Amino acid sequence: MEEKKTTGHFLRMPRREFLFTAAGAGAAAALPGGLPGQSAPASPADAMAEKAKQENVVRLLLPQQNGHRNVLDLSGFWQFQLDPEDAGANGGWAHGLPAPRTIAVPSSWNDLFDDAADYLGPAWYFRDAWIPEAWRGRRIFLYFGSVNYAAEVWINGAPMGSHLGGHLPFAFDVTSHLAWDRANPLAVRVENIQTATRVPTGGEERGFFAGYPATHYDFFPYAGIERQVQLAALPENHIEDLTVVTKIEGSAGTVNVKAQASGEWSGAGKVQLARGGTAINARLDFRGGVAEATLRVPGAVFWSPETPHLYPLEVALEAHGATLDSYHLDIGIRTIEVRGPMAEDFLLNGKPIFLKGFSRHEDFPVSGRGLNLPVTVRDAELLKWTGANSFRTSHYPYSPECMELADRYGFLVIDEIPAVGMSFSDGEANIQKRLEQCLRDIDDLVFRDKNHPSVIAWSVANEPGPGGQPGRGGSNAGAVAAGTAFFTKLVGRAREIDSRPATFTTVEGGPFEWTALCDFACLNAYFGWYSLGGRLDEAAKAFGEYLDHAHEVLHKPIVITECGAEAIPGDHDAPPRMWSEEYQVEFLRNYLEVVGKRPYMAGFHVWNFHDFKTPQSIIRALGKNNKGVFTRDRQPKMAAHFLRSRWNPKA
Ligand code: GCB
Repeated sequence: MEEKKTTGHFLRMPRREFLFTAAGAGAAAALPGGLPGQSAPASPADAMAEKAKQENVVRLLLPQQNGHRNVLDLSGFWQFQLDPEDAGANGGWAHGLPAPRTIAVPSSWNDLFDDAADYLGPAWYFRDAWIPEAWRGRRIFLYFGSVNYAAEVWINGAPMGSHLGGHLPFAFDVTSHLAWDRANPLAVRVENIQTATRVPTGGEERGFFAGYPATHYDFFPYAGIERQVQLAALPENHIEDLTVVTKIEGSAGTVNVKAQASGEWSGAGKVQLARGGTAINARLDFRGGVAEATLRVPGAVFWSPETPHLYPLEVALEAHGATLDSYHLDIGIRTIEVRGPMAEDFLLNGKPIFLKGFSRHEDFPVSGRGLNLPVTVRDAELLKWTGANSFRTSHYPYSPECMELADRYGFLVIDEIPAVGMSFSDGEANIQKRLEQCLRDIDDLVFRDKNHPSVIAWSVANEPGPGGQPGRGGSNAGAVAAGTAFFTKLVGRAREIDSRPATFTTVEGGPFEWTALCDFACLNAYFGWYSLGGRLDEAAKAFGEYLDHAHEVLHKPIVITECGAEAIPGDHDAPPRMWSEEYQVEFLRNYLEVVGKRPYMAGFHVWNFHDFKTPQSIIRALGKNNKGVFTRDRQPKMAAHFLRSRWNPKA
């Protein structure tokens, strides 16, 4: 096998991109329907999805209950009705559903009802909400943790607004739309139609690997209200945003707090950090809604996987000696840095770190992608059990509760927006729409997660590819250039709004021009599975060469963010053959050895933590991706025990 480095691409191996993207998103435009660059004709579902928009959305700090703020959780049984004819909006469903059944909120709808198993079209949720009398005079927001994908919301039959994109929160200011003396009907129309202009992209597949439902990504497109719905009552003058940045000065930590208050409020405030039995305080002087203070914490315990120490921090607005509003954060004092340029160190608190762990999914039978708190805790426990210190929120932001546990357990998190399966050969208009959504997503993700010490980096995409068909009239070079412009903007945005390193994951054969835009390289590698299957020795050699080549070209810290082989639980084989538990172990053993010999490596994430549901297709046995080292119901395969013996040998 000879290596070609002509354009900075790694061309030696088949481009795995074709599995999910070129044969999907790009090919939807590139195959019989037309030449790359032309859009495929819109289906009625596409046309419906095209009409969905984002309106009236406000960003809200995660609702919290304290002496000044109130939360009413609307989780529970809601009424629910599928609307395949899209008759609800004109049919008055905002006032009540004609033939409702009962659904649990939060959850995905697909695993609950047989007739909704693969259904992604419009569906309606409905319930009544009473507003407590004591909330009069407050500003009241209706908060959604995640609705996948498009949501339109009505209260008392009046439209509140709409939101695009799953896995991230949004809210509406509903104060002036509420009734106090009766129940308030609350209706939500949701659909998760897969189109080329959404993020993640999906839609009609014409490639060999087409799955059902048609996605351009390899996980089930669960739909519905997947995290809590809450009413939050805030004081008229309230804290709208907080940004905490910590530094280390010798044995002391500094904690810089920037606070933003509503309505350009001017007045006094306070920030207080609890340390043992004592408190460290600073005054906040709000001018035009903004205030800033820095606290110094002598002899600080720095946050790390070994010592995930959290300091309680309280920020308050005050007037005439009384507290108007307050907000609580548990913060960690730590620094994150990629030494560079042209360096290979990823530093936590000034010392090189090595990420050990997994890329994962939020996925469990029946609840689907719906928030499942017991599973969230169990997953954190199992991560610890393996000895992992890190994970990536592939391929979308995880629940705030998962992030809270990451802070407490000491996991180093690469936090990712839902930009999986993107390609760049379906025309400028589509690319621009995806960019708009990605920019909104990264803004929302940073707003939500910036104060988590566990978050060490932002990932703005998973395995983007040029797409299209080189040599079939498609301009692959044009697609690479379009991707370069796209990621220059998107990575740039992440850097502009936060100081953490920004990155995205690169598929084997993906353009290193794009990877070069990242602060550190995240490479996904499947030598021994999608290529060189059954030939583990050759695969290990190819993997090593791939890493060395990437290192030579990029000169950045490299994290393997995916690698793995499928293992059907209970399938055993000696000598190890593909799909057996033994093969999965040997695959990982080889990869660990290859990585262990390369000092420039900064991390190793196995794909995947657990098996997860996928669209039905000929490349996914049992309706799942079986590359988990745990089964879908979280029982260990041999590979989980193997990793534990490496990462947690004293256990
Ligand atoms: C990948 C994708 C991931 C797939 C995985 C696989 O590179 O990022 O979503 O599930 O490969 O198993 O093919």
